[in-house]
Order: sequence, then C-alpha cells, then structure tokens
Amino acid sequence: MFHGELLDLMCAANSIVALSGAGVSAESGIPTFRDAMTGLWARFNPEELATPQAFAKDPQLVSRWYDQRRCDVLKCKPNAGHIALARLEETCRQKGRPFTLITQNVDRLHRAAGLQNVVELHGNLFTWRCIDCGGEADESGPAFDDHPPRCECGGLRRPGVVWFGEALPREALLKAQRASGKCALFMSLGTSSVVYPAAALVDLALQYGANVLEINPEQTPLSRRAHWSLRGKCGEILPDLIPRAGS
Ligand code: BJW
Ligand code: ZN
Repeated sequence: MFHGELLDLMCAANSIVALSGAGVSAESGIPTFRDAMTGLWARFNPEELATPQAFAKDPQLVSRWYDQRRCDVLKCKPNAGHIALARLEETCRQKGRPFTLITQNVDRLHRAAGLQNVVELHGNLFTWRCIDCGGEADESGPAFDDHPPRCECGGLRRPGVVWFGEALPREALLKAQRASGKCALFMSLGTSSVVYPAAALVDLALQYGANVLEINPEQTPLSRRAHWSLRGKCGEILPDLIPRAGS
C-alpha cells in the first residue's frame, strides 16, 4: 500500500526525473557494481579495476573483466522495474509532461525495455574506444579473442565507460543537471548514492523544491533527506506504483 500523498504527487507532477543505479538491474541477474566481484573475480575490488590507472597497469585484466560483464549482460533481459519505467515515460509523453531517465548503468537495459530517451552518465559496456585514435566500435558480439581488442590503427581499445577520476560525458551531464534542476519529482532508484557527480543531482532537485522519492532495500546517505524512502526492490515497487500514477 502506498502513501496517498505520494500517489497524488506522481499523478500531478509536471515533470519527473528518475535516476537509476545498479539496483534497478539486480533483478535481471546483473550483480550491482559493489557486488560485481563474484566467482573468478572475488579477489578483485571493483573500485580498483574501474580506473584509468588499472587499465594502464594491466590492460588485459581490465579488458577481461569488462568483456565478461559485457557477455553476461547480453544474456540478461529487462525486468519489471525497467518495464514500469518505460510505461511511465510513455504516460508522461501522452500527457505532454517532461520525463527524463538518467542512468548510471552501463548495461543498456533501459533501452532494451523500450525507453526512448535515456541519459547515460557512465557510458556503456558495448562501445569500445581506441586509446590512440579515439575511433569507436560497437561490440555486441561474442567474447573477444584478444585482450584488449585492437583498433584498425593498431591501438588498444578500452570499454566506453566512465572510470573514477574521468569526466562524465559533457552533454549527458548537462542534460541531467538541467532536468534535475527543474523537476517536481526526483526518483532515486536502486543506487547507493555515493558516486559523484551523479549523487549530487538530487541536490539540484531539492534546491528547486522538488519532492524526492527513493526506492532501495537498504538505507543510503540520501534516505534521510528523501521525502519518501521506500525499502524494497524496484522490480516489485515500481510496477505497483506506476500503473496507479498513470491513471
Ligand atoms: C537495489 C536492489 C533492487 C540492490 N532494487 N535497489 C565528491 C565527493 C567525493 C568524491 C568525489 C566527488 N566528486 C568526484 C569524486 C570522485 C569519484 C567518486 O564519486 N568517488 C566516490 C566513490 C567517493 N567520482 C569520479 O571519479 C567521477 N568523475 C569525476 O568526478 O571526474 C571529475 C573530473 C572533471 C573534469 C575532468 C576530469 C575529471 C566518475 C565516476 C564514474 C563512476 N564509474 C562507475 C564505473 C562504471 C563502469 C563499470 O560499471 O565498471 O560507475 S563506478 C560505479 O558506481 C559505476 C556505477 O554506475 C556507480 C554507481 O553505483 P550504483 O549504481 O549506485 O551501484 P552500487 O552497487 O553502489 O549500489 C547498488 C544499490 O542498489 C545498493 O544501494 C543496493 O542496496 C541497491 N539494490 N538490489 C532496488 N532489487
Ligand atoms: Zn585507433
């Protein structure tokens, strides 16, 4: 059962921003970022592998980890949470209300669920980029034979994700900041809210006077500042919440 006030707000909100994190894809079978070291990878720390320094030191190791994750994600499908968000986008479009889905996820599952307008803050696992000429390749096929894969120019290709210490894609960040700074409702979904600048988007929303809804089975640094902090899984709560909000 949901708080009536929250449902009223979702129905009336003139513009909505949803920021998603790894928890939204957890029910598709994709480990969250901070749980991503299972099996063979159990002895590595993701925060140490997701850096330009790690790639410079051991490009083969980092390439193998990302290729494994890329191949794992290719086997996964969007879950009920992704599908509910696609439905929310569609409802907002029909009502002529702005809806912006900002994701920190690199798995492209929001697109696979049919969302048309996805702002990818941390890139994705499928676009690999040459470190010499900058040329990009779309990699949606089977596991690589060579690690890291090589560009036609002979340079090494790296995954097109944003590592710690790297700047986020400028256009995506600006779009996310603009939308967050003028929304009526900001939804923080399945994210630990510890990685910046994504974790600061909610501050822009709060400064503007937006209401903030968080959905996460665990408490996060945002929980106490959110107007509603629902403890549970996105794949269970979102499908329940969104059809009602759309009516
Ligand atoms: C469920 C669930 C279910 C489970 N339903 N929920 C300010 C303060 C402090 C530090 C900094 C700062 N500004 C910058 C920094 C440094 C750094 C940073 O933030 N460090 C912090 C860790 C302290 N930030 C950066 O370095 C960024 N760059 C930058 O600032 O550059 C500056 C610059 C400017 C100009 C020129 C040059 C530089 C870049 C950050 C890039 C982050 N990249 C990663 C890796 C991507 C590739 C990969 O996947 O390997 O992005 S890190 C990782 O964290 C990944 C994620 O997108 C991101 C966020 O994680 P997320 O999504 O929240 O996942 P988890 O695993 O943490 O949490 C999952 C949550 O789901 C949990 O809460 C569960 O409870 C929950 N959950 N099941 C709902 N069913
Ligand atoms: Zn090249």
